[in-house]
Amino acid sequence: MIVIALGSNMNGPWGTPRQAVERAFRALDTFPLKLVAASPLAITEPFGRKNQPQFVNAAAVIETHLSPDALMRKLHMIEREAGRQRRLRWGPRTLDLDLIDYHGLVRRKKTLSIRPLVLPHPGISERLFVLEPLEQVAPVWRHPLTKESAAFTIRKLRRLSGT
Ligand code: PH2
Ligand code: MG
Ligand code: MG
Repeated sequence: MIVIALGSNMNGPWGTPRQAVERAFRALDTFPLKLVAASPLAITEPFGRKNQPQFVNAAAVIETHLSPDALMRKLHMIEREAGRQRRLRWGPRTLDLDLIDYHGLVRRKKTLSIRPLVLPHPGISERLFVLEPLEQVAPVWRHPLTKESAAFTIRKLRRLSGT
């Protein structure tokens, strides 16, 4: 299964965050990508850098024959079309498309690459804004390394944070 996390918290050429995420779903259903399932949109509090607008987050399951690197390049092209500029790490963005899981592939950081594609995405297990849409779109999904389902990790995070 190939899983993409979507996020936006800034207006841009594709409109509001909600409109940008809806349009990103259509871009993820344009050859050579095929949209298999799309989660509902969720409004989430900013994680990491707190003083920025709330996010609209979602998750998608797609199919494609593209390799992980070619798929990442395609996702970056879609981000650029949606007006994405890379300024602050964790700062506001018009569209963020993160490759969460590519058929369970495990790829570690290569020391010399500048923006290495690490798989599965290293932040998944700490981020409710990824896990909650993921649980809705793919309840059978399991983390390739920990083998935990999204629902299980969500319960663990909620216990930790006391909510
Ligand atoms: N993305 C970030 C940093 N913080 N917070 C929320 N709620 N949703 C995001 O998509 C998000 C974030 C960096 O990509
Ligand atoms: Mg991200
Ligand atoms: Mg990203």
